[in-house]
Amino acid sequence: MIALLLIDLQNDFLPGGALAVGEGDQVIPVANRLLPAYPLVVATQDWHPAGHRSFASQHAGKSIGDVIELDGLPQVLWPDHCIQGTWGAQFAPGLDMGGVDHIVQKGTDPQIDSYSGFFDNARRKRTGLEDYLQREGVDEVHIVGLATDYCVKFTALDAVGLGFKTKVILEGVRGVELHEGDCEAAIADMAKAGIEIL
Ligand code: VGL
Ligand code: ZN
Repeated sequence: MIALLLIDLQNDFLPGGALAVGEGDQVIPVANRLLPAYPLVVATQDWHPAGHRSFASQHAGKSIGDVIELDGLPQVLWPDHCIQGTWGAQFAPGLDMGGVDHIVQKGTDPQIDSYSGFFDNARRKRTGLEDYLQREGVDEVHIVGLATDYCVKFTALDAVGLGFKTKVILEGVRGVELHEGDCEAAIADMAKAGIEIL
C-alpha cells in the first residue's frame, strides 16, 4: 500500500511565519489535490517546546543560520518556530485535514532537533511513524511538504533506508535554501540514495 506523507505543512513555514520557506504556500493546493488519491495520508508536525535548543535565541552571541555543535552533532540555529500550542505550529488553514489519517509530532525533546519524521537527528528515538506505516501495511511512501533541504530530505532518506519504496513529488516541495544550491544538492542526495524524484 502507498501512503502520502505531508511534511510540516504548518504556518511557521509559510509566508508570514517565523521560518518562512519561499513559495511554501504553493505546496498546499498540490497536497490537497493529491491526497484523495491515497488510501493513507500521514502529516508530520514540527512540535517544539519553548526554549528548544535548536533556536538561536537559546545561545548567547549566536545568530540564525549559525552552525554549532550540540551533543556532538552539527546543529543549524533557527528562529523560534513551531512552538507547541502556538499559531505557527498549527497546520496551514488551507490544508484539507479531513483527508489526513494520522499525525506524527517531532522535535518534542527540548535538547535535540528532529528533521526526519522517523527519528531524532541522533537517531536515538523513534517518532512512531515507522511502526504506524508497518501496522497499516505500507510499503511505499510518496512525499510532499517543507522543507526540501531539511525535513523532506531527511524523512525521505530514512524512509528509503528503512526499506520503503520512496518517491518525492517535486511540484509539492519547497526549500529553505539557507545557502544557494541547498535544494539542488538535497535532490541530488535523495536521488543518489535511490529515491525517485517525480
Ligand atoms: C524544518 C528546520 C527546522 C523543516 C524544521 O520542516 O524542514 N527545518 N525545523
Ligand atoms: Zn523545527
